[in-house]
Amino acid sequence: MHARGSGIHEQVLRKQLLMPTPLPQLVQETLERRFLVHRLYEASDREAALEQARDVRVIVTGAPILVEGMNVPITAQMMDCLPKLELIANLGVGYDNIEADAAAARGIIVTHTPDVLTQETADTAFGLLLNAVRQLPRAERFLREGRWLQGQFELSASLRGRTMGILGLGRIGAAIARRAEAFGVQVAYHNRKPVADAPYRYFNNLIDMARACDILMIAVPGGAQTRHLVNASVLEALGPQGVLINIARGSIVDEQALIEALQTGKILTVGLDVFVDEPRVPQALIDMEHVVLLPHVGSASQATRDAMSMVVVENIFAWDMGIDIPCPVPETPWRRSSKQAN
Ligand code: 8YV
Repeated sequence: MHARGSGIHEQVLRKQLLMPTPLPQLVQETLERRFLVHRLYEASDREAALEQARDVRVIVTGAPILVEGMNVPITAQMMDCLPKLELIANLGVGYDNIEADAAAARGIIVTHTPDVLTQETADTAFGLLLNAVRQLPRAERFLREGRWLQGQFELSASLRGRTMGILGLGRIGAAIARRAEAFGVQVAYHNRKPVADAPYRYFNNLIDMARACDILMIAVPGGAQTRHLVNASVLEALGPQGVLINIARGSIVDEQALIEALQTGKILTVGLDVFVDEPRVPQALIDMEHVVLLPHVGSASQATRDAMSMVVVENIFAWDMGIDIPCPVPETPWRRSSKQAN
């Protein structure tokens, strides 16, 4: 494995850090100035590379990673290979790529990058919604293919008079709700518990909410607890004018049930930024002209990715300096490492 500056003195003097997947240049360059960086993705033999990285105290990773074959889950087993591990810093607000409960049990702090991507991701969600309802990508293809010369593009569905049910009124869900209000779209939501002071109708049951709405907006975290929450029954309840938008994680939707619901007209259309097996997208979805599909670009503007990169670095530097870590995840709410020995 390639550990830059990996001479014996470097190994003794510099704290070591493991990078299982490629991350933005800004993260790489900033961390390299301070740490000895082990790049797991450059290793041909991962087992041997992990053995060589036994002294790492930090893992820096991203969720989910956008290049095929580069999705490396941070498991309890990996943590057990790294006895000095104190911190797992994630690029991204979602951290379903990390076994956070296992980290908590081992006293390892997990951090993420909330807030800085909220507005960007909410913008993407709304872009997907408008594109799916008004069929704008198809209209654009129609123009580019010269078909306008033969006649008008067909009339689309409308956002007017619709009600949006938000699954997960967290930071991003609330930012989407505010956009919906500005667009004159009614908002309801489903969480495990009502959100204090939220001015929207609360449903404690997802199917009931789907029945009462014709847009279902998914903004809940991924992971075992939310896997396949949106199943055939929820889609059926959403109904034939129903529009599903997912900017969260592919795992939340039963993708096969979704394909079937689209093929049989049980719902109208979808806008998806995330998929079960990224970057592989089911051919059945690609073959459908009226669905809108994006390659997980929710937060992917230069400015937002730079801001996320800086939060990753701040989390790691705070740990290194022994000052309060800004963004630990709820499972590991500690601001300082109890293991730190420097
Ligand atoms: C990124 C994301 O695609 O923040 C998240 O949870 O899914 C996205 O912002 C991802 O984190 C890149 O690693």
